[in-house]
Amino acid sequence: MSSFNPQTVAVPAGHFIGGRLVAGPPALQVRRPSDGQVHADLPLADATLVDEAVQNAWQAWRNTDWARRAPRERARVLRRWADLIEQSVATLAPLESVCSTRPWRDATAWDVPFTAEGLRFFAEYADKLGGEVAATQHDHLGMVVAEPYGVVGAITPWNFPLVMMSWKVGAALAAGNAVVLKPSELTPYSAVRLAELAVQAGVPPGLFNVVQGDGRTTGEALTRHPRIAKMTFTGSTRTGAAIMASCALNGPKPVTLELGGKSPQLVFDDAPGIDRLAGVIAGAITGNAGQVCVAGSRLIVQRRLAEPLVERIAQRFAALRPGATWDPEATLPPIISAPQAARIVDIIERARAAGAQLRCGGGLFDGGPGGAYCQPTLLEGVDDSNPAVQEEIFGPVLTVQTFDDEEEGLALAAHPHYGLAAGVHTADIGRALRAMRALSAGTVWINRYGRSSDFVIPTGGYHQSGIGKDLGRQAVEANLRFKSVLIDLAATH
Ligand code: TXE
Repeated sequence: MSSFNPQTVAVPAGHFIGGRLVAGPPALQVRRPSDGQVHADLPLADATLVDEAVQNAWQAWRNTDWARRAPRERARVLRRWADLIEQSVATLAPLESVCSTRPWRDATAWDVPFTAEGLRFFAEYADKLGGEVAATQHDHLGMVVAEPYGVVGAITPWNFPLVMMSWKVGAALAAGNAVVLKPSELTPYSAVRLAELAVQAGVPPGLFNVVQGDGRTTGEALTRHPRIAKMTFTGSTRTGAAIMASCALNGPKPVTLELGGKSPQLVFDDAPGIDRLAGVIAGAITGNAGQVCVAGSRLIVQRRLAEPLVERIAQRFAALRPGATWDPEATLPPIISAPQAARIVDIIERARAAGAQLRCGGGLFDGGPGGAYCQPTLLEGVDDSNPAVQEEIFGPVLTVQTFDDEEEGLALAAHPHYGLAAGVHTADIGRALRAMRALSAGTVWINRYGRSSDFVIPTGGYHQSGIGKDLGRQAVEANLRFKSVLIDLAATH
C-alpha cells in the first residue's frame, strides 16, 4: 500500500475567518511527531484576532439564515459537506497524518470516513429536536421551544484532530449555531481544510471560523469572550477545569467537557475467548499508542486467568512495530511530542520506584528516524496508590491487578477521580450487568472495548472525566437552549 511523502505535504498555515484563509506572522513551529522535524510554522491569534473571528461568526449567525432556514436544508448542507470530506480523502488523510500520531492508513480508512459519517449523523438531528408541548392546565398551551445559542466556542485536542472537530462542530452547526474553533496547536492544519470544505458545501462564510494558537493566548481569549455563548472542550482535566473557571469568571456560560480517564478493563475468569480478549485488551491500550481518552489502561483480572491472559497480551505487545505515520508497515505510531514522551517515561519510573514490576517495555525505543516511540509496557505488582494506577499516562502502558471475587474486582475498578469508561468481560450476563450498575463511568462496554460507529451512543465522563456528552442526541441538545412559552387560550375567547 503506498503512503505519502511528508516533505511534499503542503499545509494551510493560517486562520480561517469569514470564509477565507487569513495569514499571520509565524509564531509557533509545528513538528512532525514521526521524525521530530519542524514541518511548518503557525500564526497565533491574539485576543484582537479572536475577537474578530467571534464577531465575524456572530454577524454570520445574525445576518445569514443559517439558524432560521428550514432545518432539512441545514441538514442537506451538512450532508454535502460530509460527501466533500469523503471525496477529499486523498488530500485530507496526509494533512491529518503528517503532524499527528494518526497513521495514514488509519486516517484513510477510519478518521476521514468517520468524520464524514459523524457529520451525517448530526445532520439527521437538524429537524428532530424542536422542543415539546408541555402538559399545562387545560385552558393554557405550554411549549418548550428549542433554539440555538448563537456562537459556540470549541477547543479540540491533538489525538484525533478531525474526528474530535466533527463531534464538536457537527453538533453545534446542526443545532443552528455558529462556531469558532481552536484546534490543538500541535495538529492545526486539517481544521482549516475542513472549514474550506464547509464553505464549499454551502455553510455560509463566517459561520465556522478557525483560530490558530496556543491555549494560554488564543484558547483563553476564546473562553473569555462575552459573545461566546457556550464552550465545548476535549482535553486534560486540568485544562478543562481552567476553562470552566475562565468561563465562570467572564460571564457564565455552559460548558461541555470531555476530559481525562483511567479506564479499567475488568476481566472475570469465565470471559469468552482468551485469544480474542487478549487482542481487545492489547488494542485498547496500544491503539494510537495509548493516546486515547478512553484507553483501557488498567487491567483488573481474576486470578485464575491472569497469567495466561497477560502472557498473550505481552506477545501482542512484542509484535507491534513502531514507525512513522506514513510508514504503511508500522503498527505503533509515535508519541505526539518530546515533552509528552518524557512525561510517560517519568510516570513509568515513578511507578517502578513505588514497587511496580516490569513485565515488558519500560521506556522509549532506541534509534529510529527521530520522534519518540514508546515501548508497549506492562506493569505488574501495583497497588491502588501506584502512580501508574492513579495518573492518566496517555501512552501504551497497561497496569495489571488481580482479584479473587466480584466485590474485590469492582473495588479495584473504581478510581478516586476519573470515570470516563470501563470494560467488563464475562460470559455471565447477570454479573456483567451488576458490574455495569456498580461502575461509576460514563460508558461501560461489555465483552468489547472502544467506540463503534453507533454515533447514537453518547460519550462523556463521570466525575473529573467531564461534564455532558459528545455524540448521541444529548450532544445536539447540549447545543440548544430552551425557551418556555405559555399561552392563555381563554384570553381571546
Ligand atoms: O492537553 P490540554 P495537552 C490529556 C492527556 C495528556 C494531557 C496533556 O493526559 O497527557 O492531557 O496534554 C488547549 N485555555 N489529554 O497538554 O492542555 C490546547 O491548546 C484554553 C486528554 O496537549 O488539555 C489544546 O487545544 N485552552 C485528552 C487543548 O486545550 C487551552 C486529549 C488540549 O490541551 C488552555 C488530549 C487554556 N488555559 C490530552 N490550555 C482527551 N480527553 O482525549 C490548553 N488549551
